[in-house]
Amino acid sequence: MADRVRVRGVTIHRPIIYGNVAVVLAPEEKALLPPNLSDHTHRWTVAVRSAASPPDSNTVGGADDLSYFLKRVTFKLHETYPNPSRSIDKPPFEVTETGWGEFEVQIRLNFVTESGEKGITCYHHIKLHPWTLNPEEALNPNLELAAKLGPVHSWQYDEVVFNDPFQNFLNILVSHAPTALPKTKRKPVPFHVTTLTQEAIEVAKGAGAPEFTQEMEKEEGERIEQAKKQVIAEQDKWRAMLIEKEKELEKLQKLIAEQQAT
Ligand code: SLL
Repeated sequence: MADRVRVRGVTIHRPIIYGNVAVVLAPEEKALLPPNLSDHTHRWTVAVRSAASPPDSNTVGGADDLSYFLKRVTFKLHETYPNPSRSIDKPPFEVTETGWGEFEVQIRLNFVTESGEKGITCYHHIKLHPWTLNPEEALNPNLELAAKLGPVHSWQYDEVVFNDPFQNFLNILVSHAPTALPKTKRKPVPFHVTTLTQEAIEVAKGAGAPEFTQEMEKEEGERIEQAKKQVIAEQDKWRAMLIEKEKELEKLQKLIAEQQAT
């Protein structure tokens, strides 16, 4: 089958994001919870989405339907949840729950059969509390203030890379080009600010949802380049030091040999 031929040397990737958004439950929502869940304080959604966000929306990511390469996403929740392993076979690849605590979710991505690829696993820590809260405050969060600050977002950008794809899978990928990230930010950064003045609260409220941009990608590239340069400079420094010390050692060894000879 010509379809099952691998196209050697080809690398193709698809940008994704994974993460969560969380909101404090309003008193009227809390009142609707069954008695056994009365300790729940937040509603959150954990999701795997395309990196680009739909225009004019408060959704983070999700402009593209990823089911052309994603067959199933399995979210493994904390064992305090009933049926913690949640498999989602069609978009949106997400789970919405209520709860009281932050924890790590294992996210397993399974690809369509045509890909012939094994799945991959990533991890995300469900974030409920505003970024401004220090760990101590987060243990005893001020929910009233958190509610004022608005939704908490925690998202990770990543790229799923396919090497030497099968010809038919490559055709599928090529016929579904991902929506390009916007060049620059269209909205203010939503991360909560460190000083909780009334003004800061207004900023947080008006910020809307975060989104990934080409500018962020470029900045990340620059940070990596800078880090590489720094590593090379450090290596050079230590290499020079090593050479110097080796010379010194040689000198001392010679000295000892001379002493022993006399
Ligand atoms: C913590 N290590 O102690 C974490 C555990 C558990 C989260 C968080 C409710 C589940 C239920 C829930 O929020 N579990 O319905 O019982 O903070």
